[in-house]
Amino acid sequence: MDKATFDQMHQQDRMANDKLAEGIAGFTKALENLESLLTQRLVQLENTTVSHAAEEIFHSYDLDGDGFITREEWMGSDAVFDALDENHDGKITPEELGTGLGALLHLASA
Ligand SMILES: [Ca+2]
Ligand SMILES: [Ca+2]
Repeated sequence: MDKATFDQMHQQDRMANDKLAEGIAGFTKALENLESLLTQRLVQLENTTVSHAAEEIFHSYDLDGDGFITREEWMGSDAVFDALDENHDGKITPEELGTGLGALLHLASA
């Protein structure tokens, strides 16, 4: 391997690392947003359940009301979208959001 090739590979590595760091930062930020949104909902609606909160949040994201949150409608980062989109079909269903929020709430209360 010559030096030019080595430098190029090293450069690509660095870019991959930067992308990863960006993704992690975005994920953390989006989780914080989601958490504060969830907390607000829980405060607003006494005796609400996670599924009710998820439903509320779902409707605020599902702009065209087709029952799915697409990547275009999702205002968070790609990393969070991918994490919530369990079956990776490019759409988040109410069930997938509920599962994600349940896990989040579990983390938040741990
Ligand atoms: Ca939609
Ligand atoms: Ca999905």
